[in-house]
Amino acid sequence: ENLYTQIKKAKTQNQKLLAILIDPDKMDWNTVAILISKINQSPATHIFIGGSLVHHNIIDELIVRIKQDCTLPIVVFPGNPSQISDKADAILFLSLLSGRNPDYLIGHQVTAAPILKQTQLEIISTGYILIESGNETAVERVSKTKPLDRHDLDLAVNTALAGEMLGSKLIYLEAGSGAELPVPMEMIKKVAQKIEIPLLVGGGIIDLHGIQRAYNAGADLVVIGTAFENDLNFFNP
Ligand code: 1GP
Repeated sequence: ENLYTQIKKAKTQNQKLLAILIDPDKMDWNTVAILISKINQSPATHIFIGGSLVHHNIIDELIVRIKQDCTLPIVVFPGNPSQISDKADAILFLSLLSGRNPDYLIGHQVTAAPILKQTQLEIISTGYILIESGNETAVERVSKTKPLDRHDLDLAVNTALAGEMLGSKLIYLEAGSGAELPVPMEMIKKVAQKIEIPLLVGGGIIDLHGIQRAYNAGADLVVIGTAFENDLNFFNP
């Protein structure tokens, strides 16, 4: 059974999923053993690995290291095609639907396709939607695209619907790593009501209450990066 089938099954059974995002650039290699043991003690169901600027060889090494002591599925969440690692289980094949930069809509995907064809990675097509979140985040800076207006619920819904109709298997509502404000609950709710496919939500969620609120609004999987990076006891205070 592949990862996507498991994610869809969890959605059907209303089991909420949680991914811890590790950005290899921000990680401290001296404490990697502690990091892994904290992940094992946490309620995480998935590990996402990636970042805006990371290099491929660090990712390979990190995945191999994590797999020594952790059985959670590892999903590459790439900032660009150089982050593809066949050591992972799957990759979110992202298209940045909120933006109008062709490189992030289809260009990098064309570069990545022949590389991915040579791996065993499970490829999960993901409609990636960046939402305005107070501050300018790395996604906005690196992709040179504008996020969607956080008050324009219709635009978010229509963008997600278009992604679903284009064949995305997941929709990811992203406030951006370290966002000042998370994706608005009302937006999560509206989007979740309109799409059939699983909904991922991340960016700027800083406490357990925030995770719960996103689930209650309709997120199927929540992504936590910065809050866990800053405090490895985030899940067991
Ligand atoms: C970023 O959605 C993820 O792509 C996680 O964001 O680092 O703010 O938790 P945070």
